[in-house]
Amino acid sequence: MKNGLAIGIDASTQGVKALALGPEGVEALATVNFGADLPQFGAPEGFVPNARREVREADPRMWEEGVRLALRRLGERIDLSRAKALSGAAQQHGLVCTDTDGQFVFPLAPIWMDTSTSEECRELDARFGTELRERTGSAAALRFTGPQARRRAKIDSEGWRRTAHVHCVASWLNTRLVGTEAPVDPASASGQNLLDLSTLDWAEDIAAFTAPGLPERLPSVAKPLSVSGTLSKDFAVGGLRAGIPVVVWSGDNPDSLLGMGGAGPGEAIVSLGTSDTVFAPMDVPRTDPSGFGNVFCGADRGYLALVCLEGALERDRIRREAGLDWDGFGAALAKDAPGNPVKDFCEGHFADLRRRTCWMLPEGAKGFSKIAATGGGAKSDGLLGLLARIFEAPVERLAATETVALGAAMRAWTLVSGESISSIQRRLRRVTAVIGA
Ligand code: XUL
Repeated sequence: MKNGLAIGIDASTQGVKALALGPEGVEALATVNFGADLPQFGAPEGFVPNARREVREADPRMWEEGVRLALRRLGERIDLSRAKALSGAAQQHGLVCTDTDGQFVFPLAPIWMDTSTSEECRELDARFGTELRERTGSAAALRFTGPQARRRAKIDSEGWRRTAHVHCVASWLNTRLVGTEAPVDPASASGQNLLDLSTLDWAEDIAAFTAPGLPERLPSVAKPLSVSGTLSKDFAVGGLRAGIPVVVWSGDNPDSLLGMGGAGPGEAIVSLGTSDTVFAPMDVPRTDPSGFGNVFCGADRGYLALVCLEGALERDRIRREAGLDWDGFGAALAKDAPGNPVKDFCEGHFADLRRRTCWMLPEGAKGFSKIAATGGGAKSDGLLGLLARIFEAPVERLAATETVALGAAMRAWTLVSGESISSIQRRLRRVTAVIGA
């Protein structure tokens, strides 16, 4: 497809990005920030402020409007009539409930930052114990769709009775884009405490216990990279043609792994962003015995192990308090003076991250053979040097940005050109530095 484009959408917590991928690589990008661009939804950070810290909810119409606006803006930068396919990745988890007419049952949807489900998680743990983690990839998780559905069914049983469809954010946006009930991909389904990783279908008994009638309300589980429908007139904006195929949506973390160029067995990707996330691909799911980490299905194939720590925010605070920019921060990391708070904190944090990711390693391996780093923190040589030392592995700095939207566009591109994901990754992956052993 010489002149075709594949469109990838990243519908994340704080905004939406739309990216156009052509035969030679990324051709255009447009962004929307919910706070700045859609203030009418009152969610400057992606959720409606709530005095109860555990409640983090957003209006799903804000996500739709964000997608439409990002596509319109992309259409101002590039001729979108060239687009031959589209896909997207959303913030993982979340709960959107609609009735038989497709109307929202609850005006606001809990997102992955919502932690109001501790009671529901305790109940799921009490009923299924370690079986829940072994079958679904994760111990009962506060932010997952299953526990969120259990809570809604409990606190508003009348609303739950009217609920006909239960979606996570990804399958909801996919539904809106194709204008009919869309399936969910295995990656998004595995962020719900409801999917059986061995069959790649819903675990009926777990779903039935989670909320009355939940199995009948869930979407079907599609194969990764399959077509979920065609673009509805409602989203044919910015020059996009209605009727182009929409490849089934996925989740932001699985698509980010794709967009970063993937990783081989025994290798890991570390994203040093708002939070520090370690991802590692897995051929066969092996779950975290401590119950802390998650195993998701991959956006194209296989599985993905994930551990996320909040330490990066703390790291930034320590950096700012010490009055350092990233260069000064790197120099402080290199200094061997005793009682250096910057170094002490970062060492302890990375050691914690290494300890918490041991379960991801292939049988017999003592550590990761290589690490690829991205995110704001990856700009610091000092931080990557420390990461290499604590993990005892060389660290590659990747050039890729917007890896979530790129991952989604890559999946759509497989349909446009017939090219495989691994071939696209080989063409687009760029390493700008290798640090450490
Ligand atoms: C992963 C998770 C977050 C969201 C962010 O399990 O909850 O990383 O996907 O968008």
